[in-house]
Amino acid sequence: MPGMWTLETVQKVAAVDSAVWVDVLRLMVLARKVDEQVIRLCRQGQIRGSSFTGIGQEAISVAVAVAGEPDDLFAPCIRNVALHLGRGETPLGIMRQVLARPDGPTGGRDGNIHHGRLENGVYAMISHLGAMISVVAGGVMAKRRHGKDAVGVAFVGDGASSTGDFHEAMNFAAVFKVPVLVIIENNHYAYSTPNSRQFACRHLVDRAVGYGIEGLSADGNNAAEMYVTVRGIMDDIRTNPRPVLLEAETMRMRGHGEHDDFKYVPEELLLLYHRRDPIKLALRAMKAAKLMDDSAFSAMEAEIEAEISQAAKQALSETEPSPDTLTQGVYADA
Ligand SMILES: Cc1ncc(C[n+]2csc(CCOP(=O)(O)OP(=O)(O)O)c2C)c(N)n1
Ligand SMILES: [Mg+2]
Repeated sequence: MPGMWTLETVQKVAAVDSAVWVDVLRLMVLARKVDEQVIRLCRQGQIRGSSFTGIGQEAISVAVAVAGEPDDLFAPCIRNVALHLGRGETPLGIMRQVLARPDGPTGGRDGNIHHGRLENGVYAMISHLGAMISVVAGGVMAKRRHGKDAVGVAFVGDGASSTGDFHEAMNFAAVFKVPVLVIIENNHYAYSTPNSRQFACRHLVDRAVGYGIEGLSADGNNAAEMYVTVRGIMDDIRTNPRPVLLEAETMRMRGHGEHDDFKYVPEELLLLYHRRDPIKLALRAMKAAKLMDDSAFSAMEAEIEAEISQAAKQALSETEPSPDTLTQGVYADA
């Protein structure tokens, strides 16, 4: 049945420390609730411009965040707040970012997704879709030259996979055997463009053969399958360096941004993925495996909600950056 964990996945899950699954679930809930808080702030008119969330796609980022090692490098894209949070960003950092506060990751220069923390191995994305794959590939090459066994993970959407930058970076990484995992989060839409108007191959992962690399597919709403797949690939390319393409099938459960009513998405598709919500699926399976119960889950939710509402309150109480700082961070000081 779609969305259910298969016996094979369950067996793999049983072989992983149960604390990992609690981390995975906690991080998905944290990311979901951070996104929901961002939406509330946007609706309240506290955020300039639009807001972009990853609701429904959390399992993909969480699998990577939990599987990564300290030296690894990550290139998040639009829907990866869970990756940021899983690699060390705090809910307060995200609130400061979306509210453009001076102590946020971009010092108030940006109010949405173009942020990262190099100290956590997370690059700040730039808007140009597909452009971050070559950045993370270059970063991994540099780290390896300095003796680290780093691997990289770049996230792109189905739409981003149509860009020239995507193809150039995939080809480069393949030729130079750069250990990067490129994950296409196929959420069926690139803004309002459906998959049927985006590509003519059957599956995006079919392109791997053209680059001479391996390609795998996974259910992007199944956190266990995602974790087991991502962990396996990352461990393997760490010792046997090469790029791998992974297509994670999922669904964007909101509009492109909060300004978009996504009326172009058929309701049945949203209903189907509502039933396949990654948090619901993971919770159900973890309860069946006696790794979680209702009271422990409610306590987890309450603790997360308290942290997020405190973070929002704190960020709202801070002032916006002073105009005097406008030119700081643009050029290196002479
Ligand atoms: C090269 C490039 N072309 C167009 C855009 C404008 N743009 C920003 S997001 C987006 C849609 C992205 O769709 P997809 O890659 O599927 O990611 P999703 O939003 O579905 O996560 C577009 C067209 C851009 N940022 N960069
Ligand atoms: Mg998309």
